[in-house]
Amino acid sequence: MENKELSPNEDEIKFIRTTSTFDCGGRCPIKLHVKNDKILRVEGDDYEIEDEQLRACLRCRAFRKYVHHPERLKYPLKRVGPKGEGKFEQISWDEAYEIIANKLKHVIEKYGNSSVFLASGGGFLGSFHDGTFAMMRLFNHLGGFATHYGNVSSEGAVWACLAQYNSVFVGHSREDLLNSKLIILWGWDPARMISGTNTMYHVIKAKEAGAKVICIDPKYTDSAVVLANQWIPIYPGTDAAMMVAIANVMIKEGLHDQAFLDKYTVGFDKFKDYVMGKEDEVEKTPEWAEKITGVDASIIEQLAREYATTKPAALMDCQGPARSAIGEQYNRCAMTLCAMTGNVGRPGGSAGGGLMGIRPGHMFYGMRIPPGKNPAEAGGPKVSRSLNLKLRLVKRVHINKMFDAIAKGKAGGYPFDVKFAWFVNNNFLNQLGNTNKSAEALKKLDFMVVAELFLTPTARYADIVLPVTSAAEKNDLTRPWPSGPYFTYVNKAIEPLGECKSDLTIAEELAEKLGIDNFEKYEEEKTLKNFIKARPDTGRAMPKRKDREKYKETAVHRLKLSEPIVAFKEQIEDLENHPFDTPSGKIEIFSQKAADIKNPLCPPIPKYISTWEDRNDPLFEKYPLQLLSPHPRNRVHSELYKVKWLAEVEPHVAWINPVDAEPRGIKDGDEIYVFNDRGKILIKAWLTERIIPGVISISEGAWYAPDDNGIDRGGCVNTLTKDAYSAGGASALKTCLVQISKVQGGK
Ligand SMILES: Nc1nc2c(c(=O)[nH]1)N[C@H]1C(S)=C(S)[C@@H](COP(=O)(O)OP(=O)(O)OC[C@H]3O[C@@H](n4cnc5c(=O)[nH]c(N)nc54)[C@H](O)[C@@H]3O)O[C@H]1N2
Ligand SMILES: Nc1nc2c(c(=O)[nH]1)N[C@H]1C(S)=C(S)[C@@H](COP(=O)(O)OP(=O)(O)OC[C@H]3O[C@@H](n4cnc5c(=O)[nH]c(N)nc54)[C@H](O)[C@@H]3O)O[C@H]1N2
Ligand SMILES: [Mo]
Repeated sequence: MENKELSPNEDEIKFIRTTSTFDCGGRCPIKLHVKNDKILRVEGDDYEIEDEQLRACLRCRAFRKYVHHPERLKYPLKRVGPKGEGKFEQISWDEAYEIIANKLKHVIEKYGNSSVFLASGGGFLGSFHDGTFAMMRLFNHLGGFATHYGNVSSEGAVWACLAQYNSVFVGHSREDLLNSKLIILWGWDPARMISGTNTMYHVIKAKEAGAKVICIDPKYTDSAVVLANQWIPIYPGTDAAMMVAIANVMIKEGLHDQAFLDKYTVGFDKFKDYVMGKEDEVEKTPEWAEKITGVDASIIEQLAREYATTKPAALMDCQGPARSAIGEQYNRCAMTLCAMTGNVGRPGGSAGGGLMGIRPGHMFYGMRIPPGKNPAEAGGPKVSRSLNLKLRLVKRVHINKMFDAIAKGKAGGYPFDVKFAWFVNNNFLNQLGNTNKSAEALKKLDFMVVAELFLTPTARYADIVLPVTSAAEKNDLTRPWPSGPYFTYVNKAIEPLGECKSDLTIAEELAEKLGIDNFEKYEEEKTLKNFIKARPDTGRAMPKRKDREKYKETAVHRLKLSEPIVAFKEQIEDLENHPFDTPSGKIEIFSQKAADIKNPLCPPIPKYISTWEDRNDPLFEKYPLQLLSPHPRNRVHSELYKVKWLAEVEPHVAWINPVDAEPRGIKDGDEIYVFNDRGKILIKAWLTERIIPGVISISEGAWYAPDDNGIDRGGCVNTLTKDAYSAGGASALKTCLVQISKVQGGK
């Protein structure tokens, strides 16, 4: 029916099933209606088993508006104006390759391979050979490259999970939520950030089946609106204090599962000493926590009792609150509460840790053509599971310090001087902390290539911009975000726009230009075979040869589970034969590996620690508001920013409680400045009681647009955030103090 409306000649419409590849928490099958190389319509999953459908949300529904956006880059560009101004001229691919190849050869010859920097981010996430991986392979052929360390999303949670479990697979498959009687969304908003396509669906089903849902968040989130029986607002960065106080109540009232702790954990006694005040003379009572968190002691007590006595219960911490100074402790405390209540490894329970990933099929489970070893990092320490961040930084720079490293190089204590940088799959000028400072760094950078679909704020600083294809313009094997369990496939729906090429093609063609004659050409079957060999457990779950055609045609291969996946179930059921992968073989509430670092900011037991730019910082006098920067509902970070349909969904505004707005004379809809010593942005105020007083919230991802006075009129939140990281590696993007004022002459 609808097809007829769109086209008088139905025969001309092709239907192509594919999946999204956005870094948005989901990975959704979509069906594209295509005619004359144009996507006319996007449909969601129509899988015959309705309960297992993986339904796309607003972002995928707007896919065609993104693919066919009039501002898509279509030709290689060379900068002709000052960096950042955005003046470029069209050049041929041949000229672009020529310029890049000459520059690369020159830089490597003169300064060595570590002067070539690769910055890679979340664009086209899911592939295991394209994008970043293709570029890594290319640079390895040339002798190696410098790069960044640390997952900007979740390094805090990763550190915490490694300390506690020495594993990052801490999630349950989502249907297990239906076994929970109590679900605590602690700094987690799946209605907005998805966390796996089918996640919110299952939380709603669990609620309908009778589970109680509690949300703990400075904001009354979208998930809270839909689900919450109770909303507990809390000051940002103080969750660890509340969790420790919950432990205090459980211990005092004998509500914790001592048998579980005895059998499966080490170090609970040390944690108990800290909680009860034996270690530092301060008992971590609910009253103690009330002063730090702003949460009433009675509410903390009540939650402690409810969580300890409702079985099974799923405490779901996430990554957002951990993306902060000392963020690791939030996840460690959560995992410890999961153990204290005996919920680890149990259906309907949770292991905590914030990563929510399951095997198989998870994107953390490296599915890629091995890019090979990076010769420029040879001789570095073995760091894969070390909790000692210093080791990891021997050859690399922390992701949230990359622009500082570009600006200062070895003189600033970094391991390299950058002379040539290649940005792939990211808009990091916009997405990492302290954008004004980063922009200054890019102005000084010798040479920069950006491969992009749009002329992003980062791309405006490039010397050469290369136009890349969208997911609609190529074929690829892909993998889901943490929920699974399924594998996805991207089917080419239209020819590349203009002269766009994939990053892989760019790498292959540039290799040729550089005279690399043994650059392995990508072959899908070979990749699949290699992967199955290298990862037999996940490999076995991949589509068999006989199912391959169906997998590609439907763009998804769903795994049938006989029962929900529950992290650490094996360990809990049979510890002797399946010890935890930690040095002690148990859950490490006390981690000797963490103790060995001897860094008080990475304590061996979970603790609440006050930090810079929290409410105790003297800076709080000058900048008395804590700034949250959640992920936008209507975008994927800064991607999709240009899509009007999506912009209409949610205007870019600062959430402000009337208690903070009124004394400053700010009314709903007023233009305001939000500022601190790092920068100043212009944005509209949205007065709402959906946020706790003392805290404001601005979604990340709006495009940086500084005016001549240095005021960012785009309202990019990272103009305000700090380029800093926590001792365990978390990017401290959520730890930020600001002040606000009404724009004079405004409404
Ligand atoms: N203040 C604050 N800042 C944050 C966060 C926060 O919570 N608060 N969160 C952080 C997190 S978790 C993340 S993951 C980062 C994300 O940071 P980025 O990875 O920089 O995020 P995106 O804005 O998605 O940028 C991806 C870019 O890749 C491009 N792209 C898409 N597909 C392709 C492709 O196939 N090839 C190439 N070459 N490019 C492609 C897109 O056009 C887009 O510009 O942001 C971080 N920034
Ligand atoms: N729509 C959409 N979805 C996305 C993305 C996107 O850009 N857009 N990005 C994806 C990516 S790359 C990632 S890494 C994930 C990130 O997913 P998350 O890290 O979970 O997302 P955030 O929005 O950073 O934060 C989640 C919640 O934490 C709350 N919060 C912040 N600080 C605190 C605190 O100190 N204490 C408590 N209790 N709560 C706090 C925020 O108010 C917010 O509701 O999302 C993914 N999903
Ligand atoms: Mo992320």
